[in-house]
Amino acid sequence: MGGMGISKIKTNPVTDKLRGGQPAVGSWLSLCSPVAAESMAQIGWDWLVVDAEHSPVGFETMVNCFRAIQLGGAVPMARVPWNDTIWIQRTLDAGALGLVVPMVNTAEDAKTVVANMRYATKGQRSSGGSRVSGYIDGDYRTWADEHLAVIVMIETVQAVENAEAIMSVDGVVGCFIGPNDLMLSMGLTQKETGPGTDHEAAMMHVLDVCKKVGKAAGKHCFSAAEVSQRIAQGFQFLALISDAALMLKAAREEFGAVDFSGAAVASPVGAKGTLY
Ligand code: 3PY
Ligand code: MG
Repeated sequence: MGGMGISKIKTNPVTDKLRGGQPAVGSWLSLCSPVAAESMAQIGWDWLVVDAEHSPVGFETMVNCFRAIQLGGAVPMARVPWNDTIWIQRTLDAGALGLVVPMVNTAEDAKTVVANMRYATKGQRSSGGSRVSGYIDGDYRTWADEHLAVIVMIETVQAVENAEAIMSVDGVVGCFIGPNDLMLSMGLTQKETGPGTDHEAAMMHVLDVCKKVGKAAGKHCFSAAEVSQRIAQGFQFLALISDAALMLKAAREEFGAVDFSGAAVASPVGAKGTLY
């Protein structure tokens, strides 16, 4: 027998950190690329979320992303497109060890999320076919009910108003604020967000509620400086940008830094690379 392989999974490091009051920082995978997932997973993120809400990823690609993430040492997670029994079932069976579920607006919605992620008699997840069960130390079904990271998205005015009831639902591990959908739901533009705005106040209200009920607050962040600031405020489940946006940022910076002044004939594309 060879010595390669993945050691058995005892608990879920993300769920453990969130329940233990610690930050867990990850990123978003929108490129639908297992190779990108494999590279990303090796840099030390706590978790990586394959985004099935706003990317065209299919289940077979998602499975390969989960494999790559697990191999790299991060916790494989996904964002499903909706709080839907079938999507949740298939994504968990594909190997996600935690889910981010969008548009959870009421305590009833949150109870449905938990029920979708748990087996009977605690929930309505159907048994069979999970490809990760062989990696789990012990019985997968018992493990899943206890350790899956259950993250509900708070991203509407209604959800902010119901935050305490949502976050008090047993089985919810944490929340994740979608700042963009929240902005739209509040009828605001990007310029009307940031320090001192109603948008920021709504997010801080969610944070206060999470602290009160002892659950983890989270947020999508768009810079390392913001992740650091949010950790200091007490947020725990923090996403830093995405694979697609990080690639574009690096590409823009590097291509934008090319000095074309030494060229004999000026480039028709232009030095800033705005065309491609
Ligand atoms: C939002 O900002 O609405 C999001 O869903 C971010 O992930
Ligand atoms: Mg959103």
